[in-house]
Amino acid sequence: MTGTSDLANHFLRACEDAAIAAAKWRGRGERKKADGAAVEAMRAVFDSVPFDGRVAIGEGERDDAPMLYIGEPLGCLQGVDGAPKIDIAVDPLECTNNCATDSPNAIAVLAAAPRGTLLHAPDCYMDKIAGGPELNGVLSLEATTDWNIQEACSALDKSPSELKVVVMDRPRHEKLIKELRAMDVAVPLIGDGDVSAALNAADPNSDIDMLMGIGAAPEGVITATALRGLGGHFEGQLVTTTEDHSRRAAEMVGDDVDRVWKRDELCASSDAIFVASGVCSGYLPGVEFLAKDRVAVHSEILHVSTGTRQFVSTEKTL
Ligand code: VTB
Repeated sequence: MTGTSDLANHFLRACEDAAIAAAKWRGRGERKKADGAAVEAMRAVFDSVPFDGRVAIGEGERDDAPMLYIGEPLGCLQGVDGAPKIDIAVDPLECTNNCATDSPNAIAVLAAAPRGTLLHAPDCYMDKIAGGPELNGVLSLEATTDWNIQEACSALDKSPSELKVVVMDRPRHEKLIKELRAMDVAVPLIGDGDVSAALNAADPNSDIDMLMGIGAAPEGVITATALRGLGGHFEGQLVTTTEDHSRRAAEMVGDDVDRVWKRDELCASSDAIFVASGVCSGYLPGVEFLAKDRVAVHSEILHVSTGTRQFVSTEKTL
């Protein structure tokens, strides 16, 4: 039977094409146009993918999003007996702001897993805590900042002053940043891009130990998939700041609105993959426009079942 990983090359092309389309808009101050170009390019690839696919997390509700809307059927084997039934969580351009300003870490990204195994996260915020394999099972969103830092320090055999915790630079994080700095923890602030930041936190080769703070919920599911593959720690709890958020959250997760979701509840299958292609250089190198209409794009495929990471560079004609 075809597993999710067998379709990796198709998912790779979806991310590559989205990254190239978005990269044409780098630095032009047009985040919506960059996003639209990425969505269109990614959507086009899915028509020819041999699977019975469905969008679990996408660009929004069917009425608001013409492409990659939640529940949209994807692939050329819809309803075919024996076709792999796979759900997709996509963010064709994660970090739209950074693409608009040509700043680091804009990526085209997706997670894919067997039908029904990715949480249908509502389009609201999510409080997140992430770290590498040594911190898996050690951290807790239900505990205080102090407790988490102390636990992280003993697991990593570091003092708080040797710890680096990335936080998004937002007024909502004022208290968190104060608490961390009061403990003498280094807090690099990022403008956007908590998916890349969580990947850095889980990567033993980076000097980042953890990610904390509130970002978007749908991207939390994509991040959880990647961190499951890396053996890292990830937890998320929905945060609703508007009536609309609360309504959507209640519709999509019912009584679980206040639940702290563990990594393997957000991505409940090991037959999952995470794919990302760099738009602007950062966690992955960005798209390079070469001479004579050639283009190079750099990606990662992470197979959750084995923890295998493939770093793939593709050069092609536009
Ligand atoms: C973005 C984006 C992040 O969360 O900031 C967003 O850059 C939500 O936060 O990478 P704001 O509404 O405060 O901008 C992410 O998309 C992903 O979680």
